[in-house]
Amino acid sequence: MADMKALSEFLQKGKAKEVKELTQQAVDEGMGPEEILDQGLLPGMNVIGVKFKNNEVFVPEVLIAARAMNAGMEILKPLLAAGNVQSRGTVVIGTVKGDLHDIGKNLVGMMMKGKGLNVIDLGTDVAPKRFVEEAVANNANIIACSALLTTTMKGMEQVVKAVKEANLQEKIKVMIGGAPVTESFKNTIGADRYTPDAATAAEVALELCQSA
Ligand code: B1M
Repeated sequence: MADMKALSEFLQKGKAKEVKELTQQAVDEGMGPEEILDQGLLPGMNVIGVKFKNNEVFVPEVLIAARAMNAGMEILKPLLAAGNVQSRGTVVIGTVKGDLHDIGKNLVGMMMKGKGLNVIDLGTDVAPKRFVEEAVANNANIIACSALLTTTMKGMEQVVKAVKEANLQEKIKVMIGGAPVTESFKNTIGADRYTPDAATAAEVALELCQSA
């Protein structure tokens, strides 16, 4: 019987090959994809999230763990799509217009995936209008904006405005973050949530989706 504790530990150590094999073994033995996700992959990514927040692991370890998570997800994805598994929520994420920094944004996206959320990554240099269009097209609960430059973080205000102009502020929450962004900036522009790091962003995103 595939050991879910071992699966979680392989993921934390970034052992993609072992994660893939053990996930496949669990599927072959008849375990449901949601069970494998809830008992093996998500707990593993959760541990990494907490350790990252506490500076016990750093960016490379998170990226390697996320790669292992993706290796397991490759096997589960078609099964999850085929079954009637409810998505925990959808997030449209991107780096704002004029900004090409994507390492932090990618980490946030990975952590959100690690919480079982459906993450649509628009990449970098994303215009406010595109954030809203993609959120509507994908029936998203959240628009998540990242910025690393003091000059581009102002673009987040345009995203908040675009959501309000489309009268979607009740349906779509705007989360912001990135090195120059602060809670006080969030209050100034009227965004819904600011979070300082990827693990907290993922926790808050799940919380917002569950309370929607
Ligand atoms: Co740039 N760069 N860069 N750069 N770069 C900074 C940001 C800078 C602080 C360096 C410096 O001067 N000390 C500075 C900004 C100064 C400022 O605005 N005050 C700067 C500059 C000036 C520039 C250029 C203008 C340089 C130039 O061309 N003259 C240029 C701009 C290009 C553009 O975007 N248009 C530029 C270019 C680049 C590279 C392309 C070379 C490269 C980016 C590569 C890439 O991303 N693919 C780069 C890099 C690597 C950096 C530094 C060195 C590292 C950034 C990084 O990835 N950090 C950075 C200096 C530094 O931070 N030490 C710097 C690691 C990452 C994990 O952290 O992104 O903060 P971070 O994400 C964190 C949190 O902020 C949070 O979670 C993550 C981890 O938990 N977070 C969120 C991020 N997004 C979030 C969203 C959320 C919640 C949390 O909710 C939605």
